[in-house]
Amino acid sequence: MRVLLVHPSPLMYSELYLRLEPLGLERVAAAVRAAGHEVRLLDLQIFDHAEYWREIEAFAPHAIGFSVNYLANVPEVIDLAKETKARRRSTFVFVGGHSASFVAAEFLEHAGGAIDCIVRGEGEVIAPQVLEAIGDPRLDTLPGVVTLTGAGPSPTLLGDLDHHLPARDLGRRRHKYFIGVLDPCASVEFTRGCPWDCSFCSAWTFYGRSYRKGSPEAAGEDLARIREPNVFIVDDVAFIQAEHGFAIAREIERRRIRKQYYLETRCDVLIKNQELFAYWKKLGLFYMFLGIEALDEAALKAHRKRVTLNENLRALEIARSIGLTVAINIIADPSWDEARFAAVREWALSVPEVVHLTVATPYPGTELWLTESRQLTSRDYRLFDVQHAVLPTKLPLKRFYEELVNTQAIINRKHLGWGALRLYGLPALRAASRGQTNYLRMLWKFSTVYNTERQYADHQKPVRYEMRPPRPLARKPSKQELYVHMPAPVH
Ligand code: B12
Ligand code: SF4
Repeated sequence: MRVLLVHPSPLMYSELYLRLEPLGLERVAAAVRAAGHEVRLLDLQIFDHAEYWREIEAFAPHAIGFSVNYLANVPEVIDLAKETKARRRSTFVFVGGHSASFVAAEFLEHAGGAIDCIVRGEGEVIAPQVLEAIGDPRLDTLPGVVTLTGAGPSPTLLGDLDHHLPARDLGRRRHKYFIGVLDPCASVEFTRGCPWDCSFCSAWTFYGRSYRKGSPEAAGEDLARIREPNVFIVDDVAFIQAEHGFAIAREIERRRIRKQYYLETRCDVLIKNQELFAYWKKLGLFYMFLGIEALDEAALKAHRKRVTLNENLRALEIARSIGLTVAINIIADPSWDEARFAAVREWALSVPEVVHLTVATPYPGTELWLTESRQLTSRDYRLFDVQHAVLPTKLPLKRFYEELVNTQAIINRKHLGWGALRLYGLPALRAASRGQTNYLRMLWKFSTVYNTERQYADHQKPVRYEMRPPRPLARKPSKQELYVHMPAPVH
């Protein structure tokens, strides 16, 4: 069977800071190919919709699978599915991914029959079974599969992460993938899931709070297949277990792999495993993202981050002493006023790190979705990208965006424009001499992507697909209410 797998267009964040390969889709592609199908992959973060239609004409796929990790991509995928069915009735259309898993029923309803099924949870095991079951009325009895007529049992976790290493050979124009000065950049996965339970996050609810590791040998094998000099480690929290991180490091040394790495981790993990991070610095770890989230204890507690402000500050010192470039994230609450933005600006300018601001957003799949007492001001999927305010702002909305964009612009001067060239001019020029200009081009792009008028105007767009409203609970939600993958029963 001919199968086309499609990743939708970039969100605001990826218009500027980075663009990364669709690793989940590449793993699904590997599994589908191993089952004997002919597979093509199209990434609309790089190609436009015209290319999608060209690909459909040229390849004439029997099945098209969309990846919807991001809620903001839901309307785009519904429209593409509708038009695809209108042009080619017999094509089977299915959708998987992180966000699709949390909003499966409403997604199918909006599509009005243009999407044959949603595949909840991990795709490697189930995608080939779905393709086998096309035309079989028992499709909706498969684990994780939801159709307009029924839903199968909860999805099954992939037993071994070493299976189905990403089919990177299917991607085209890979030189377009980058993060900051790591240009070009590939992605890799060492572990899956997160054992913590932050209230604003759905990484843990998706995997039923499980945490799995791939073997160091498979990590080495996958890295050895990567041509790019830079690698983004996509793990939710990298190097939770020091022994695993050291074992991968040894494998990398044994294979004499030399790359530069970017990863994301928690401050307490960095404090606990600082020797490991220092070791990885020698291996090429260059850039690290720490989710600090808040500058006061009350907000940290509300996010259930399970770290203190002091630990966060200590982690920053450790990262500096190791010599790592660090980006941190702070969650801006819609209740912030001018004084609060000013305080954050002042703090952000006083530290050498790159500081990002995202807007607090209750996502389906998070505990916050079921416990947030404030009413949503919009249920337009497109605004759920942590760059827009979907909860009532204390300041008038436009004023809120002025403060947000102004704060981002001021703190960004450190690492965009001329400020960046002072720091990374040499590697940037080296990359440019090899034809890699993604990083250089982003440096002066900030105001075309992030601007008050654009963000405010996004709220005025007609809404064709509205998210189902949450049904708030006055108690802590149960596992059944939160999880996509249910943890295996303990006997
Ligand atoms: C790496 C990552 C990124 C990367 C790259 C993502 C990419 N190009 O796909 C970058 C850094 C770009 C990124 C950015 C953002 N991210 Co992000 N990201 C992640 C992260 C940590 C891991 C994703 C990943 O690669 N996992 C590994 C692969 C193997 O798994 P996977 O992609 O989930 O795929 C599996 C299944 O989902 C499924 N599947 C996937 N596609 C398909 C398709 C079919 C047909 C089938 C059958 C199955 C299937 O099978 C796959 C294999 O098992 C997730 C958290 C998480 N644990 O999922 C957050 C996450 C997806 N991101 C999130 C957010 C909020 C963002 C940003 C909006 C944040 C921001 N700062 O502005 C931006 C927007 C980016 C954009 N699209 O433009 C949220 C999503 C929220 C939501 N509900 O929409 C998440 C869940 C994090 C969180 N803590 O809440 N992100
Ligand atoms: S924010 Fe990070 S630590 Fe918290 S649950 Fe999500 S992935 Fe885990």
